[in-house]
Amino acid sequence: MSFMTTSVSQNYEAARERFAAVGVDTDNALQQLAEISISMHCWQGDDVGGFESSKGTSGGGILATGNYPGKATNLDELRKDLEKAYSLIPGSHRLNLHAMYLDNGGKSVDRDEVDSSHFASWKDWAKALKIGVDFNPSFFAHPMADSGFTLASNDSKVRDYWIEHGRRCREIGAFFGRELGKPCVTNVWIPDGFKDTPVDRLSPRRRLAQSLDAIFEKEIDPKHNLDAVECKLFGIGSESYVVGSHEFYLSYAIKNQKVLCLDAGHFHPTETIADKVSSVIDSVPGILLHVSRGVRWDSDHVVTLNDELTAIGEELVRSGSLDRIHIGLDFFDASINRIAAWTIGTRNTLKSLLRAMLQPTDTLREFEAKGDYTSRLTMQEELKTLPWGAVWEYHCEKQGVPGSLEYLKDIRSYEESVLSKRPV
Ligand code: RNT
Ligand code: ZN
Repeated sequence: MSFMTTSVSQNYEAARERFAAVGVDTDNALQQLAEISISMHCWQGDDVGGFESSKGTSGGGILATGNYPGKATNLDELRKDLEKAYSLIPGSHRLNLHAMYLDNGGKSVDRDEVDSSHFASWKDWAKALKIGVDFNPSFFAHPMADSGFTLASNDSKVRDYWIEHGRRCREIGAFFGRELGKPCVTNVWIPDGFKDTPVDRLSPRRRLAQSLDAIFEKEIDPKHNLDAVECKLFGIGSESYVVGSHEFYLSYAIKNQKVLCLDAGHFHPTETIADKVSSVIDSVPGILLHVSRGVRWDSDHVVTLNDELTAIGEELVRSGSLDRIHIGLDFFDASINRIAAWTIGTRNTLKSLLRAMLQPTDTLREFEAKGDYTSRLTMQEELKTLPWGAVWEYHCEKQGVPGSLEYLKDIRSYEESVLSKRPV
């Protein structure tokens, strides 16, 4: 933007002084924030439907609820919607793509047949936008997953089918990484588990480990593709036992040096992934986050700027390992405007990082090291009311995106001119 609203810059100047008084350089913080690239998930745009020609149900315990009008019904619409969301979020962000969003040119292509040719149009699109892409094999919403088992199935035909899908998806990930010049994180999540109490908890886990080994057998340059694995505590239909539990994947990731994916909605409600970052970062090559919000038994609400997200932002910044932490989003809400869902969730994730970047971390650490917990608590609490909002508004304006409530106007006019014209 060529001009800056006077009040935004004045408020920023005032905020800059307030932060300088506690030893924080706001300009530095904003430079750091501008470097952050968040992987925005394609599946918020169409309620995890995908564009395979034979439409399955969501399956695998994944269910978007709501019927807000205007969801993307084809690749072109999804890309337009993503572009709209990107235009309302400060910074340059990535795309997190699922295999079921392939471009099959109208011909049915099964999951064990996908290859990079089905993602060439996504690559061209990402190249034009100068953004990176992350990738996900789709192990759900498919007849071969109807038993509730995929890679851990006791049927070798089922396992082999999904192993082939997983192998192909790593190649597609490497294709994106090579073509776009930024490594692609390819994340494996499977729904496998039992609704009711199993007798044999061990065999499915051994089978899963073997299937993963088979998928990861081929060496792929980490400059192009990074493998990640994602655990879950329970799902709809896998309430009693999930094969890919946290302990399973934590051990697997450490043993095989894979990126560990931590989804904020995949743990017991009193656990937070914020505390897990420092627990695992020194044992794995990297962490992938699925920033999400659990509500009771659901793990996929749009992220709000709550205490948990605040703690996640703090731990990411304090880890000093932002180069090895890949920040992705994972939520799907079909009851509100989907572009608003992306925009709100991504902006909130950025805000949590900004707030952490605006903390005098060294000072807080000194208090702690000296055992001065009184000063530590005082500062932690008083920081909450420093005018970080003015810094955020300034950042948005500098990056040429609307601040505060302004972006809703853009979304409403897009809704009127584009979304409302789509079939209900
Ligand atoms: C499911 C996992 C997984 C999915 C996406 C669509 O519980 O969180 O990450 O949400 O792959
Ligand atoms: Zn997830």
